[in-house]
Amino acid sequence: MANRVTLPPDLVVEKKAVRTAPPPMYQVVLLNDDYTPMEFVVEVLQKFFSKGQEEAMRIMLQVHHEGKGICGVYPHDIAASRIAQVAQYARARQHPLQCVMEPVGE
Ligand code: TYC
Repeated sequence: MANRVTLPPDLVVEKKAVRTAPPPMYQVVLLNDDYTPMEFVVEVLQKFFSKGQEEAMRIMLQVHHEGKGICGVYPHDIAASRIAQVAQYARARQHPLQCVMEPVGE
């Protein structure tokens, strides 16, 4: 057969262990402001960060009382795209809501 070779029975093939380092991670941090309605913040946490109603409410209240709170932890490009999506969604509805990214472990 044209696409077959016969290998010696004692042939040893060594596979080099390839380890890729995990990507650096970034937390998306939601910031408080005096104008964005609480219900809108809860909606954003559910829509863009896949939080359930209770978790979204908990994070929103934490941000409201403490000034900031973590929405999620992602590789750089995913964090950046969530931040851009939130900014666009909020600005289109005239809300000043902001989130930023911070490297994890600093
Ligand atoms: N502080 C806002 C208010 O009293 C609510 C709010 C919560 C705004 C969280 C932004 O990230 C935020 N309406």
